[in-house]
Amino acid sequence: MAALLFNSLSLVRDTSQRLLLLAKNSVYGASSKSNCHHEVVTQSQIGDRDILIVGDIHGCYDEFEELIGVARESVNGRELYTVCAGDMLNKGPKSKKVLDFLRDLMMRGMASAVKGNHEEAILRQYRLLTKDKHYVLPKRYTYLNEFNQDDFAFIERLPYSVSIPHLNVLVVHAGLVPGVPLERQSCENLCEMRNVEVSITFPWGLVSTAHKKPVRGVAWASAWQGPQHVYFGHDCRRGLQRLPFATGLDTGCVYGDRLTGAILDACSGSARLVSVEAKREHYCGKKQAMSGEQNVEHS
Ligand SMILES: [Mn+2]
Repeated sequence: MAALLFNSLSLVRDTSQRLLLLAKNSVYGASSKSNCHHEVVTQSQIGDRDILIVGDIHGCYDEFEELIGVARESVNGRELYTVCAGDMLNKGPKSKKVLDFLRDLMMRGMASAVKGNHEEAILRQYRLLTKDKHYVLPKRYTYLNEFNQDDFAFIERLPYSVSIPHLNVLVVHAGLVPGVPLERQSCENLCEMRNVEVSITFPWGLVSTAHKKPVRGVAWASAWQGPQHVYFGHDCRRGLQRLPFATGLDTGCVYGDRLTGAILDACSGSARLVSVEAKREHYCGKKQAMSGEQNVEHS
Protein backbone atom coordinates (compact mmCIF):
# COMPACT_ATOMS: atom_id res chain seq x y z
CA MET A 1 0.00 0.00 0.00
CA ALA A 2 1.36 3.37 -1.00
CA ALA A 3 1.13 5.89 1.75
CA LEU A 4 1.85 9.55 1.94
CA LEU A 5 1.55 11.56 5.12
CA PHE A 6 0.60 15.23 5.41
CA ASN A 7 0.43 16.40 8.99
CA SER A 8 -2.90 14.93 10.02
CA LEU A 9 -3.78 13.59 6.57
CA SER A 10 -2.64 10.46 4.81
CA LEU A 11 -3.12 9.26 1.27
CA VAL A 12 -3.36 5.51 0.93
CA ARG A 13 -4.67 2.90 -1.47
CA ASP A 14 -7.44 0.80 -0.03
CA THR A 15 -8.10 -2.89 -0.54
CA SER A 16 -9.77 -2.12 -3.91
CA GLN A 17 -6.82 0.06 -4.97
CA ARG A 18 -8.96 3.18 -4.70
CA LEU A 19 -7.23 6.25 -3.38
CA LEU A 20 -8.23 7.16 0.13
CA LEU A 21 -7.33 10.37 1.88
CA LEU A 22 -7.73 9.73 5.56
CA ALA A 23 -8.46 12.77 7.65
CA LYS A 24 -7.68 13.26 11.32
CA ASN A 25 -10.06 11.29 13.50
CA SER A 26 -9.82 8.79 10.73
CA VAL A 27 -7.45 5.94 10.34
CA TYR A 28 -3.83 5.47 9.57
CA GLY A 29 -0.72 4.11 11.11
CA ALA A 30 0.13 3.38 14.69
CA SER A 31 -2.42 4.08 17.35
CA SER A 32 -1.73 6.22 20.37
CA LYS A 33 -3.07 3.36 22.46
CA SER A 34 -0.25 1.76 24.34
CA ASN A 35 -1.33 -1.81 23.87
CA CYS A 36 -3.10 -1.90 20.53
CA HIS A 37 -3.13 -5.50 19.47
CA HIS A 38 -5.34 -7.98 17.67
CA GLU A 39 -6.18 -11.58 18.47
CA VAL A 40 -6.65 -14.39 16.01
CA VAL A 41 -8.68 -17.40 17.07
CA THR A 42 -7.91 -20.46 14.97
CA GLN A 43 -10.04 -23.41 13.97
CA SER A 44 -7.90 -25.72 16.07
CA GLN A 45 -8.55 -23.57 19.16
CA ILE A 46 -12.30 -23.66 18.66
CA GLY A 47 -12.63 -27.24 17.46
CA ASP A 48 -16.20 -28.26 16.77
CA ARG A 49 -17.77 -25.72 19.13
CA ASP A 50 -20.34 -23.22 17.90
CA ILE A 51 -19.45 -19.63 18.75
CA LEU A 52 -21.54 -17.26 20.85
CA ILE A 53 -20.78 -13.58 20.20
CA VAL A 54 -22.23 -11.34 22.92
CA GLY A 55 -23.11 -7.63 22.73
CA ASP A 56 -22.52 -5.02 25.42
CA ILE A 57 -22.85 -6.65 28.87
CA HIS A 58 -22.00 -3.59 31.00
CA GLY A 59 -21.77 -5.48 34.27
CA CYS A 60 -25.11 -7.26 33.78
CA TYR A 61 -23.76 -10.55 35.08
CA ASP A 62 -27.14 -12.23 35.65
CA GLU A 63 -28.26 -11.62 32.08
CA PHE A 64 -24.85 -12.73 30.75
CA GLU A 65 -25.07 -16.00 32.66
CA GLU A 66 -28.66 -16.51 31.51
CA LEU A 67 -27.77 -15.80 27.87
CA ILE A 68 -24.99 -18.39 27.95
CA GLY A 69 -27.45 -20.87 29.45
CA VAL A 70 -30.11 -20.17 26.81
CA ALA A 71 -27.51 -20.39 24.04
CA ARG A 72 -26.18 -23.72 25.35
CA GLU A 73 -29.69 -25.11 25.58
CA SER A 74 -30.23 -24.18 21.95
CA VAL A 75 -27.21 -26.30 20.95
CA ASN A 76 -28.40 -29.27 23.01
CA GLY A 77 -26.15 -28.49 25.96
CA ARG A 78 -22.92 -28.58 23.99
CA GLU A 79 -20.08 -26.33 25.04
CA LEU A 80 -19.79 -22.99 23.21
CA TYR A 81 -16.85 -20.70 22.54
CA THR A 82 -17.86 -17.22 23.72
CA VAL A 83 -16.59 -13.95 22.25
CA CYS A 84 -17.56 -10.70 23.98
CA ALA A 85 -17.80 -7.65 21.74
CA GLY A 86 -16.52 -5.11 24.31
CA ASP A 87 -18.03 -2.94 27.05
CA MET A 88 -18.34 -5.96 29.30
CA LEU A 89 -17.84 -3.69 32.32
CA ASN A 90 -19.01 -0.37 33.79
CA LYS A 91 -22.47 1.14 34.29
CA GLY A 92 -24.19 -2.08 35.40
CA PRO A 93 -24.36 -3.72 38.84
CA LYS A 94 -21.83 -6.59 38.75
CA SER A 95 -18.75 -5.62 36.73
CA LYS A 96 -16.35 -7.49 39.01
CA LYS A 97 -18.40 -10.67 38.69
CA VAL A 98 -18.46 -10.35 34.89
CA LEU A 99 -14.69 -9.87 34.87
CA ASP A 100 -14.03 -12.88 37.11
CA PHE A 101 -16.40 -15.08 35.12
CA LEU A 102 -14.95 -14.02 31.77
CA ARG A 103 -11.36 -14.47 32.94
CA ASP A 104 -12.20 -17.95 34.17
CA LEU A 105 -13.73 -18.83 30.78
CA MET A 106 -10.64 -17.49 29.01
CA MET A 107 -8.26 -19.42 31.23
CA ARG A 108 -10.16 -22.58 30.30
CA GLY A 109 -9.88 -21.76 26.57
CA MET A 110 -13.60 -21.07 26.30
CA ALA A 111 -13.71 -17.37 25.50
CA SER A 112 -12.16 -14.26 24.00
CA ALA A 113 -13.16 -10.63 24.37
CA VAL A 114 -12.33 -7.29 22.77
CA LYS A 115 -11.75 -4.02 24.56
CA GLY A 116 -14.51 -1.42 24.45
CA ASN A 117 -14.50 2.28 25.24
CA HIS A 118 -15.67 1.49 28.77
CA GLU A 119 -12.69 -0.77 29.38
CA GLU A 120 -10.57 2.16 28.14
CA ALA A 121 -12.38 4.45 30.60
CA ILE A 122 -11.60 2.04 33.46
CA LEU A 123 -7.93 2.01 32.50
CA ARG A 124 -7.87 5.81 32.52
CA GLN A 125 -9.17 5.75 36.09
CA TYR A 126 -6.55 3.15 37.00
CA ARG A 127 -3.76 5.31 35.58
CA LEU A 128 -5.02 8.27 37.63
CA LEU A 129 -5.05 6.08 40.75
CA THR A 130 -1.51 4.86 40.21
CA LYS A 131 -0.20 8.36 39.47
CA ASP A 132 -1.73 9.97 42.54
CA LYS A 133 -2.32 8.02 45.72
CA HIS A 134 -4.73 10.74 46.87
CA TYR A 135 -6.86 10.45 43.74
CA VAL A 136 -10.51 9.89 44.60
CA LEU A 137 -12.53 7.82 42.15
CA PRO A 138 -15.64 9.55 40.81
CA LYS A 139 -18.82 8.06 42.26
CA ARG A 140 -19.64 6.05 39.16
CA TYR A 141 -16.24 4.34 39.36
CA THR A 142 -16.11 3.59 43.10
CA TYR A 143 -16.80 -0.07 42.32
CA LEU A 144 -13.22 -0.18 40.99
CA ASN A 145 -12.08 -0.23 44.62
CA GLU A 146 -12.89 -3.96 44.46
CA PHE A 147 -10.47 -4.45 41.54
CA ASN A 148 -6.89 -5.55 42.11
CA GLN A 149 -3.81 -5.10 39.94
CA ASP A 150 -4.38 -8.38 38.15
CA ASP A 151 -7.87 -7.24 37.19
CA PHE A 152 -6.55 -4.05 35.62
CA ALA A 153 -3.75 -5.99 33.90
CA PHE A 154 -6.35 -8.36 32.48
CA ILE A 155 -8.34 -5.44 31.05
CA GLU A 156 -5.18 -3.87 29.64
CA ARG A 157 -4.28 -7.08 27.81
CA LEU A 158 -7.61 -7.33 25.97
CA PRO A 159 -7.23 -7.03 22.19
CA TYR A 160 -9.01 -4.49 19.99
CA SER A 161 -10.28 -7.12 17.61
CA VAL A 162 -10.79 -10.86 17.50
CA SER A 163 -10.54 -12.50 14.07
CA ILE A 164 -11.93 -15.92 13.34
CA PRO A 165 -10.41 -16.45 9.88
CA HIS A 166 -11.86 -19.87 9.07
CA LEU A 167 -15.37 -18.40 9.39
CA ASN A 168 -14.39 -15.07 7.79
CA VAL A 169 -15.55 -13.29 10.94
CA LEU A 170 -14.19 -10.28 12.78
CA VAL A 171 -15.34 -8.98 16.17
CA VAL A 172 -14.71 -5.37 17.25
CA HIS A 173 -16.43 -3.18 19.80
CA ALA A 174 -17.42 -0.15 17.73
CA GLY A 175 -16.53 -0.20 14.04
CA LEU A 176 -14.11 -0.05 11.14
CA VAL A 177 -13.54 2.36 8.29
CA PRO A 178 -14.55 0.52 5.11
CA GLY A 179 -11.78 -0.27 2.65
CA VAL A 180 -8.95 -0.04 5.17
CA PRO A 181 -7.15 -3.22 6.24
CA LEU A 182 -7.41 -4.14 9.92
CA GLU A 183 -3.76 -3.44 10.66
CA ARG A 184 -4.26 0.14 9.42
CA GLN A 185 -7.40 0.81 11.45
CA SER A 186 -6.90 3.03 14.47
CA CYS A 187 -7.70 1.45 17.80
CA GLU A 188 -9.55 4.61 18.81
CA ASN A 189 -11.97 4.01 15.96
CA LEU A 190 -12.22 0.30 16.66
CA CYS A 191 -13.61 1.03 20.09
CA GLU A 192 -15.37 4.38 19.63
CA MET A 193 -16.65 5.09 16.10
CA ARG A 194 -20.29 4.92 15.02
CA ASN A 195 -20.43 6.67 11.68
CA VAL A 196 -18.32 7.07 8.61
CA GLU A 197 -18.41 9.91 6.16
CA VAL A 198 -17.10 9.23 2.69
CA SER A 199 -16.74 12.07 0.23
CA ILE A 200 -15.00 12.59 -3.08
CA THR A 201 -12.46 15.39 -3.03
CA PHE A 202 -10.45 16.58 -6.00
CA PRO A 203 -7.61 15.71 -6.47
CA TRP A 204 -7.31 13.23 -3.66
CA GLY A 205 -10.14 10.82 -4.33
CA LEU A 206 -12.22 9.37 -1.54
CA VAL A 207 -12.00 10.93 1.90
CA SER A 208 -13.12 8.68 4.75
CA THR A 209 -13.69 10.18 8.15
CA ALA A 210 -14.83 8.26 11.19
CA HIS A 211 -17.17 9.93 13.66
CA LYS A 212 -17.81 8.94 17.24
CA LYS A 213 -21.23 10.53 17.31
CA PRO A 214 -23.87 9.48 14.80
CA VAL A 215 -24.34 13.00 13.52
CA ARG A 216 -22.48 13.15 10.22
CA GLY A 217 -22.20 10.44 7.60
CA VAL A 218 -23.85 7.04 7.81
CA ALA A 219 -23.70 4.02 10.11
CA TRP A 220 -20.30 2.53 9.29
CA ALA A 221 -21.86 -0.94 9.10
CA SER A 222 -24.10 0.13 6.24
CA ALA A 223 -21.01 1.10 4.24
CA TRP A 224 -18.97 -1.98 5.17
CA GLN A 225 -18.71 -4.43 2.31
CA GLY A 226 -16.54 -7.08 3.84
CA PRO A 227 -14.67 -9.20 3.12
CA GLN A 228 -15.23 -10.29 6.72
CA HIS A 229 -18.56 -10.31 8.46
CA VAL A 230 -18.11 -7.97 11.44
CA TYR A 231 -19.92 -8.44 14.75
CA PHE A 232 -19.91 -5.38 16.97
CA GLY A 233 -21.65 -3.56 19.81
CA HIS A 234 -21.45 0.04 21.06
CA ASP A 235 -24.44 1.45 19.18
CA CYS A 236 -27.48 0.90 21.40
CA ARG A 237 -29.12 3.91 19.75
CA ARG A 238 -29.44 1.92 16.54
CA GLY A 239 -29.91 -1.32 18.47
CA LEU A 240 -29.87 -4.58 16.57
CA GLN A 241 -28.35 -4.07 13.12
CA ARG A 242 -28.44 -6.85 10.57
CA LEU A 243 -26.57 -6.01 7.40
CA PRO A 244 -25.03 -8.17 4.68
CA PHE A 245 -21.52 -7.88 6.15
CA ALA A 246 -22.10 -6.62 9.69
CA THR A 247 -24.25 -7.38 12.72
CA GLY A 248 -24.70 -4.90 15.58
CA LEU A 249 -25.50 -6.61 18.86
CA ASP A 250 -25.89 -3.80 21.41
CA THR A 251 -29.53 -3.96 22.43
CA GLY A 252 -29.23 -1.88 25.61
CA CYS A 253 -29.39 -4.50 28.36
CA VAL A 254 -28.05 -2.09 30.96
CA TYR A 255 -30.89 0.31 30.09
CA GLY A 256 -33.48 -2.39 30.74
CA ASP A 257 -33.86 -3.73 27.20
CA ARG A 258 -32.17 -6.99 26.15
CA LEU A 259 -28.80 -8.74 26.04
CA THR A 260 -28.26 -10.20 22.59
CA GLY A 261 -25.86 -12.74 21.17
CA ALA A 262 -25.25 -14.39 17.82
CA ILE A 263 -24.65 -18.14 17.67
CA LEU A 264 -22.36 -19.03 14.77
CA ASP A 265 -22.45 -22.55 13.41
CA ALA A 266 -19.05 -24.19 13.84
CA CYS A 267 -18.88 -25.33 10.22
CA SER A 268 -20.75 -22.83 8.09
CA GLY A 269 -20.48 -19.71 10.28
CA SER A 270 -24.17 -19.04 9.65
CA ALA A 271 -25.64 -17.05 12.52
CA ARG A 272 -28.84 -17.00 14.48
CA LEU A 273 -29.65 -14.58 17.23
CA VAL A 274 -30.45 -15.31 20.83
CA SER A 275 -31.40 -12.82 23.51
CA VAL A 276 -32.64 -12.47 27.08
CA GLU A 277 -34.60 -9.69 28.68
CA ALA A 278 -32.87 -7.38 31.18
CA LYS A 279 -33.86 -8.07 34.78
CA ARG A 280 -34.43 -4.36 35.28
CA GLU A 281 -33.25 -0.95 34.19
CA HIS A 282 -29.78 -1.03 35.68
CA TYR A 283 -28.65 2.41 34.58
CA CYS A 284 -30.58 5.58 33.97
CA GLY A 285 -29.46 7.49 30.95
CA LYS A 286 -31.06 5.56 28.16
CA LYS A 287 -32.67 8.70 26.78
CA GLN A 288 -29.31 10.40 26.42
CA ALA A 289 -27.59 7.29 25.08
CA MET A 290 -30.38 6.65 22.62
CA SER A 291 -30.26 10.22 21.35
CA GLY A 292 -26.52 9.92 20.78
CA GLU A 293 -26.01 13.18 22.66
CA GLN A 294 -23.98 11.72 25.47
CA ASN A 295 -20.27 12.00 25.77
CA VAL A 296 -18.81 9.00 23.99
CA GLU A 297 -17.05 7.75 27.10
CA HIS A 298 -20.40 7.48 28.83
CA SER A 299 -22.33 5.84 26.04
MN1 LIG B 1 -19.25 1.35 23.79
